[in-house]
Amino acid sequence: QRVAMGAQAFMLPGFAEPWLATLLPALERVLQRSPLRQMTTRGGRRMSVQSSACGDVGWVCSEFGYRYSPIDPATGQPWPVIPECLLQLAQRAADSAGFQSFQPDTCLINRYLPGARMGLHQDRDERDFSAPIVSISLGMPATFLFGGHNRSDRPARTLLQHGDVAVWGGVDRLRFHGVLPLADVPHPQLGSQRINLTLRRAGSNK
Ligand code: MD3
Ligand code: FE
Repeated sequence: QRVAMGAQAFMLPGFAEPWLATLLPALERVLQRSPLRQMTTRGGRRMSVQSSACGDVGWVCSEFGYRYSPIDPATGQPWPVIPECLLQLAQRAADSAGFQSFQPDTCLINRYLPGARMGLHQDRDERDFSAPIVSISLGMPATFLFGGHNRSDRPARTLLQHGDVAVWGGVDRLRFHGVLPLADVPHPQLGSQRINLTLRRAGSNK
């Protein structure tokens, strides 16, 4: 099943289900090596989500701005590698949405606790906008806001649930999007949290 949200933006409900039994333990191992932390925006405010990453580079944000770094500033070590099952899931999802041979080099891990949100923004810190972005939702459901190319375009709303995968690229790559504050409806397996994984091609120098 494939739900179109735009010409090149798709929701694949439950697409991650066959991978979850391997994905969840693999994710725990990644987070043991590079733990979740709250980052600070350019404006000096703490983000309400907790983040980490894996891959050749990871997205880091500080009062000095946003960038992709090969080193996790919290540990001084390279980020953990992207688990094989996660890479495979992302590539299969990209294929199903019409984006062949997706080669992600980073995965951003965001954890939302009740009340956490993500304001409307564009994803534009990557060098290469030709690659799609694949997002995997785990745990509690969240209301996703899907806007247009201008911040003022009224966003559509969709519920993202445990196991759902979204893929967007091409003409929809730079659309504004965000997540409403998370309600506390504990998930049977993951409890009072939502984890979102976004796989991207940042285009590192490595
Ligand atoms: C964008 N994360 O990390 S991903 C981000 O659910 C981020 O945690 C959100 O935005 C989250 O930068 C959203 C889900 C998503 C789904 C479909 C989209 C983002 C999309 C379609 C077009 C643009
Ligand atoms: Fe985003």
